[in-house]
Amino acid sequence: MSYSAQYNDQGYLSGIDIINADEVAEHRSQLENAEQQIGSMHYLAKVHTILTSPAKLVSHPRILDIVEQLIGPDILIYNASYIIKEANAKSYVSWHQDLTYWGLDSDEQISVWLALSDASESSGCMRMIPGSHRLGRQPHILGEGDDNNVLFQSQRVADIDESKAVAAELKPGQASFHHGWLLHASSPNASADRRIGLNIQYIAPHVRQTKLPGYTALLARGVDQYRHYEEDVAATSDLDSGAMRRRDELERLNRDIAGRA
Ligand SMILES: O=C(O)CCC(=O)C(=O)O
Repeated sequence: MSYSAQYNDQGYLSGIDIINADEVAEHRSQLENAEQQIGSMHYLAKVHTILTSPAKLVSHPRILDIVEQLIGPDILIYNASYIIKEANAKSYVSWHQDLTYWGLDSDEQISVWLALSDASESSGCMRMIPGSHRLGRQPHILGEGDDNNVLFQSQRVADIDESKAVAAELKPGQASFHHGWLLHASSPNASADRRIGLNIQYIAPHVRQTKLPGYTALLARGVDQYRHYEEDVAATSDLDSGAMRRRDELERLNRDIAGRA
């Protein structure tokens, strides 16, 4: 079955080889060096604007070739962030759909999750409900005061039939690709290593940000004839002070967009 047929049917692809073990080690060490300088990089928005490692990965031809098959030849990078669960940490992600609070006016959006360490059931890999993207937007309940939930609003969809869930286990260097309406979640990391993913969100250029027109994105491939977004600048050096200030502003905007219903 082609990638697009599988994606349209299941709402996701998993276990796709992207980078090799040496590249994983290099990208992980660049992330961890940066963390030694500025602290945790978990869930920071637009990391590709301050670090050269994710700047390279967001434009990786193997990733873009697949994204192209799913949303067409014109591709914008909307966001990139590391999602890190520390070894033996309680953090988890409740059942949700990505697009629910993002303010995008179309579902021509894809989340790629590239593993920089082992993402297994024991380390808290994502679990997906195959085919659930076809249900469209589902009601979410906003949570309160749950510091262990990675999501900004601890939002969750109730009454999931977990017997239908499939674990999207990834070896380091592999990626999954999921649709914005796919129901997914992840459990705490019970392993002795950090679980590190680089989550990259791509959109087709016609997709508008309705909560904040003029938000930013970066052309990865093809042309952007719509120009709905100001242009992000991909990092050409690590932790440049101007780029860091700009990212701080974008972080506030991102939390304003994704952190409210
Ligand atoms: O990293 C995780 O465990 C969850 C990631 C997620 O929800 C996403 O990529 O949309």
